[in-house]
Amino acid sequence: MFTKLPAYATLQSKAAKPIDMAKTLTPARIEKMAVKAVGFKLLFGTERVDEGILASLFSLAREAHALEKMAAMQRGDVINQIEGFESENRSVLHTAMRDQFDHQQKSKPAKEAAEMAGKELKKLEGFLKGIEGKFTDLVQIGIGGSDLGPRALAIALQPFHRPGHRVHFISNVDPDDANGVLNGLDLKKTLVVVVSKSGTTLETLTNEAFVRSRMEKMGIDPKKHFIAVTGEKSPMDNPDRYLASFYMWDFVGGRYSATSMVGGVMLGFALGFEGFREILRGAHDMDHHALTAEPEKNLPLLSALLGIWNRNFLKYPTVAIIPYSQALLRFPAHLQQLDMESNGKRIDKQGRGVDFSTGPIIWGEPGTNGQHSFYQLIHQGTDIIPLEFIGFHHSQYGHDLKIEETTSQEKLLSNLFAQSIALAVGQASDNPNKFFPGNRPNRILLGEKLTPYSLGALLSYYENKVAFQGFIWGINSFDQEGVQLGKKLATKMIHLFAGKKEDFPLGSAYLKFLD
Ligand code: G6Q
Repeated sequence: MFTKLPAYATLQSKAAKPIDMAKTLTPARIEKMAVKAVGFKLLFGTERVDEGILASLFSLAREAHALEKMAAMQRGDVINQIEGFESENRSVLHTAMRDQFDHQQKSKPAKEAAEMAGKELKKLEGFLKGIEGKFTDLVQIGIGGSDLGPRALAIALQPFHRPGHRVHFISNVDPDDANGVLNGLDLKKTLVVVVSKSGTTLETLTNEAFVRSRMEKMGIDPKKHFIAVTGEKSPMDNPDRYLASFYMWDFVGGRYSATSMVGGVMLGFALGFEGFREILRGAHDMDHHALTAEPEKNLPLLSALLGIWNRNFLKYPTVAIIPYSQALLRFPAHLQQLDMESNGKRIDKQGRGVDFSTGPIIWGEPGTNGQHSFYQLIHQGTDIIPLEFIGFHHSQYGHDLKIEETTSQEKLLSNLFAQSIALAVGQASDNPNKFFPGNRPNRILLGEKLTPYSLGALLSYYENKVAFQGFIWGINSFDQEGVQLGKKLATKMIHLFAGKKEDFPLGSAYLKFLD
């Protein structure tokens, strides 16, 4: 178990006297504590670590066989199980979805998975050619993993969308969500991609029926507009009902599926096929880096270890992810699912209750907006919130204005760097109201520019960070009983509602639920 690893005890004793950053932060430290790979630089001089702590964290990774477990995942070993109990029991091969570039040396399962993904990609390329010029809008219907990642990526790449190829999303079963999106669309020129791996999700099937009925009422044949993305043999695997059907598989988890056809159809429509391939190429390069770089140089592993230091040794319960990039508006929401659904677990892979904290609470908003709201608590509140900043040297559109010697992009980055240092060193004052204690850990992931390639790499950086943390904690990051429960509960309650219309919205259905 994690707490029995030899490095755990060493780290625990080091955590009793953590370093004081006001005394240790120097330009030399910032330069030294930086690692570069796949177009990104991770700056972590503002974390509460020193050389000794870092060495122990790398020992922890080695003792927990973090890199060997990453290799087992990427080669398709069956890793998704709780030993000795009924559980999922399969490979975890989302990395194969983007492994279109060099899979000669891969294992048989990884190669087969990459080939299956390659076939769907070819099909998508042909499909996109065939519909060129016929549709102006695409609506993706899906929820959770079939919505959050794809939506975050689409929003992040808005400047790269092809003119005349708008994308929209419906996820909530709230009828206002569907109506809000549909109103104002020319449905005759709209494609609808229904995405559900299981083909059974209530919200998605309800919204599909909702949009189909809207089209039928307008005399439009939904079969000429609807596309399915689903698991082979799921209840939605019924090509007769759809203009086209694309597949995903059991070995790609929902929250890891943005680079499968779950995101592919919509992103291919918006960006063009090559744009989607660029996302895959970026993700693949970061997967390869996570698999092959030694711990000291491995960006996702290093970030995972710094997170473990903050969570398990300094005992901080949450992490704020703050992109200084408006394009990454919905990226924290995707990471919230990715991290909290993967690592929000209280048993290990052997089914034993853990005696340590696992995944932190993840939240976030873009900077600089956050500075004008919750940064008060971050600077002076009673809880310490570690931060993960994301920033880029260049803006996406490239149009900028110099006012008083700096561009807006430079002002954005100045804010990021100033916050990072201020949080670390604090501010001395005799006035308690103006005193900032500092020692608020944070790190910066800095890229050149947010493009399809760098976004793919960023997505994979976080996927692999989360996986590494799960490997080190010895938990299963790839199942989601807590989410499955919600699906069962909703079905039960809906049946009670169906029989008790007169009591809407609460009344006896709510009370009977406990029977
Ligand atoms: C992801 C989750 C969950 C899932 C949705 C949608 O890892 O399990 O968010 O993606 O519940 O499921 P379907 O794609 O099966 O509709």
